[in-house]
Amino acid sequence: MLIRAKADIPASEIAPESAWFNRRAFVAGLAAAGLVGTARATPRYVAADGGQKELNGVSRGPFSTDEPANSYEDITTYNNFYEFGTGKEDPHRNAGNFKPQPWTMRVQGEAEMTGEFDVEGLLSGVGLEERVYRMRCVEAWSMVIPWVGVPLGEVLKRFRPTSRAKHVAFETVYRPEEMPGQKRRVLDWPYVEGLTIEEASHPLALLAVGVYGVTLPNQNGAPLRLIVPWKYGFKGIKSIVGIRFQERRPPTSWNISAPHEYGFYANVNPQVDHPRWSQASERRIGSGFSGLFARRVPTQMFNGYGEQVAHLYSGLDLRRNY
Ligand SMILES: Nc1nc2c(c(=O)[nH]1)N[C@H]1C(S)=C(S)[C@@H](COP(=O)(O)O)O[C@H]1N2
Ligand SMILES: [Mo]
Repeated sequence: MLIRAKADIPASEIAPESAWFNRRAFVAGLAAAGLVGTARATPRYVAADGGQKELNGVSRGPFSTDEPANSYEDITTYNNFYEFGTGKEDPHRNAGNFKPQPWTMRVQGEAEMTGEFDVEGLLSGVGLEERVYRMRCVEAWSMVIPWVGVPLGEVLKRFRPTSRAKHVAFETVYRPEEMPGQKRRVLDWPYVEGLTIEEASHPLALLAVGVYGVTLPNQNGAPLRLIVPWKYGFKGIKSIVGIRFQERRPPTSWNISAPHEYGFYANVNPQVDHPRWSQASERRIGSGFSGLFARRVPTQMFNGYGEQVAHLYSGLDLRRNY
C-alpha cells in the first residue's frame, strides 16, 4: 500500500469530492495509527494495490478540466478490461498476477525506425505530464481522471513514420496465463485498436503510464495505455505491446465484434445513439451514494474537446462514420 501526503503535485489541486467519505474515513484511520498528525495533512490519494511507484518530474500538461476528479478508488475498482473478466470489478480482482515489468514493445511497418523497444528507453527524454481528462465509456458512464503520460505524437515521431503511414495500429499483450479473461473468447484476442495518423498526432492523445501521480495499476492498463479523450473509452487500448504504422485502416476489436454497434472513429457524439441506448447523457461514476443515484450529465460533442479536434473531421459525415 502506498500512502502519500504531499503538497506540491498537480493532482493535489483537484478536490475529488466523490472521494470525500472514503478519504475522510481513511484519514481517520491513519490518524488513529499515528501516521498523520493533523487534519490538514490529508493524503492526496491512496494506492491500495501495492507495487504502484511514484512518478517523478511530472509537469502540469495542457487541456486539463477543472471538474472534480474521481477518486483513486473509483478509477481503479470500476474498470473495463475484458482480459481480466467482463464485470466492472473483475479487473481489479483478477489482475494481481499480471507482470507489467519488464516490458518490450514491437514497432513495425511504415517507419524508418522499427524493432523492439523497452518502455523506459522509449519514453526517456519525453517529459511526463498530468492531464485531467473526462473519460466517456460507450456504455454511457463517465469519470474524470488525472492521467500521467506523454503525448502520443511525441513518441510516434521518434520512429520517423514514412509518408505511407496513414494509420497507427495498436495491440494489447496476449498472456492467457496472466489474464484469465483471455481464456474465454468474449473478444477476438489480442485486443486491437487504431487511429488515423492525424488523430494519433493530435496533442490531446496521450500514452498514459500513470494515474494520480503513480504508475498505472494493472487493471488500468499497466504499463502503458492509450487515452483519446474525444472518443469513446474503448479506443483507449490497454497494456500495449505492438504498434504498427500502416497505410490501410486497421481492424479494431469492438468493430470486429459488433460492426453495427461500434465503428472505427468512435467519436463521442450525443446525437448518434447506440442501437440499444441513448448517448445523449452519461452517468458520472462516484457522484452519487454507492453509484445508485449517480448524477446524469449531458454528453458533449467530442466529449467536450470539439474546439481542439472538430477540424480533424470537417467534411466527414459523423452519422455514417460513427
Ligand atoms: N485491452 C483492452 N483495452 C481496453 C479495454 C479492454 O477490455 N481491453 N476496455 C476499453 C474500455 S470499453 C474502456 S471504457 C476503457 C476503460 O478504462 P479504465 O478501466 O482505465 O477506466 O478501457 C478500454 N481499453
Ligand atoms: Mo468502454
